Amino acid sequence: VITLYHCVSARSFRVLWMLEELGVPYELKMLPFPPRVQQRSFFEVNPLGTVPAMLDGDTRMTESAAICQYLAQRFAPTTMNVEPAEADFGAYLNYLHFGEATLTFPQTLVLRYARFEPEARRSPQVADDYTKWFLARLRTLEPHLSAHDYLCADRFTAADVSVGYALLSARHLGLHTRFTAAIAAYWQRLSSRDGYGRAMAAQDRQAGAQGVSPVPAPDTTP
Ligand SMILES: N[C@@H](CCC(=O)N[C@@H](CS)C(=O)NCC(=O)O)C(=O)O
Repeated sequence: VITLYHCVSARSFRVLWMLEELGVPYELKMLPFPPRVQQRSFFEVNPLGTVPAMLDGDTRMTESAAICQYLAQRFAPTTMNVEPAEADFGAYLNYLHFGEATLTFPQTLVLRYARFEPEARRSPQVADDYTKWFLARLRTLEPHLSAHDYLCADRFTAADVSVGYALLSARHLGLHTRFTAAIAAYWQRLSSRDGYGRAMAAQDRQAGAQGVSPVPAPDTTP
């Protein structure tokens, strides 16, 4: 059975959401955030100290977008995977990685320099610059999402989970009020899915059962 190490609403939520959408059995191990400080034994599972960490037999993975890709392919055939023979295969991989490499990355800088660093090390300039950078990058999706419900292949895929998490994370940063119209509608579409609701409920339930704070990682204050 697949084991997922997870902090509430951290990037590992991508993997949890995938598992719920796919209906695959899994064991969820909740960690306090940041595990690097709060649960140092986690370094034995992931020397980076970051979540997600996913174990599947002898396979161990720590990159959320790669794990989404892995699960979609591992449990294929599923509508969440896009096959190489499909016209949107390249678009699928591009959006899947865009979600993390292009969208979540600038948010990390905002979180760090507006919230996580001690007062004296915070930097409004970094936070403002990377907020603008994130919003400008996000806006590039507006034309496509004005004409399509999903990012590629005209269906909900792992690429939507990857980009969808960046939108969830933007909400925690209070940036959702600056979503353009088609992106706001897309976020509504994604967050009203049963699979999304089940993933949210699972992390809440397991945080309670495992004695971990239910405060989402992005809202954690040092
Ligand atoms: N590129 C990695 C980034 C993983 C990552 O940085 N996760 C954050 C949570 S959102 C983390 O664990 N941060 C805690 C730390 O850096 O100590 C991925 O997409 O999975």
